[in-house]
Amino acid sequence: MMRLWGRKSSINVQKVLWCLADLGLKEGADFERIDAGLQFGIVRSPEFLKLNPNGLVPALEDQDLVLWESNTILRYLASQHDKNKHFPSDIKSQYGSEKWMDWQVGTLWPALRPAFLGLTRVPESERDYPAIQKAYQEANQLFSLLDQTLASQAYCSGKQFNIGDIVLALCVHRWMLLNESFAKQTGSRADLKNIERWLTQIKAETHFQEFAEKELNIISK
Ligand SMILES: N[C@@H](CCC(=O)N[C@@H](CS)C(=O)NCC(=O)O)C(=O)O
Repeated sequence: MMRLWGRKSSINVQKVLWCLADLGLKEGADFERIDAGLQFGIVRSPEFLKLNPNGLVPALEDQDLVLWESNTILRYLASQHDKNKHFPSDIKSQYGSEKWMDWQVGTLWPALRPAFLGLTRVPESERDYPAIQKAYQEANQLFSLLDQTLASQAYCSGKQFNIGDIVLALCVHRWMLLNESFAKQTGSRADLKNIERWLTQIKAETHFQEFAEKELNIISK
């Protein structure tokens, strides 16, 4: 049985849980999950650091293979555990999705992260509001690139839902939640109709609703 380490409130753990569910893999039967990170601790323990020396979640153990980096875990699950061919595996779809996954981790999240951390993890008295708004507005610009792609195709890599859509949708969801909870501090959210249509479709057709956060986990006071 696979073992997944990580708390459900982590966006990167949510990616993995959602992917496992879409692949038809069940907690208790196909994998076990151990709460780790933030209030659960564990991530700085010598045992966990042997699995992931970064001290971050998620980490996945599958027999003697240990993986960290959520997007890599998704790639692994799609290539090794997709018995029913849920995700497309032709080269065009595969690399179309890879491109967006690298963009999510290398471009999009670094832009949005200061707004997210600034509003949910930094105490109010210490917040850098101009930096928060700048980050949010930069994310608006970046999401407009995804919106342009979604104007001419249903999903990030073409006609079929793919693992790239998982990592993008959770970021889009967080971007929307941030604006709902902190409209004044983020400034306006770009009105991106193709992204909205795509997210509505994803909510209806996948396990998104079970794993995406219902509200922001705000741990700063
Ligand atoms: N690039 C890594 C980032 C992992 C990461 O930053 N994880 C956060 C949660 S989203 C974490 O472990 N934070 C420390 C904690 O929860 O204690 C990935 O995609 O897996």
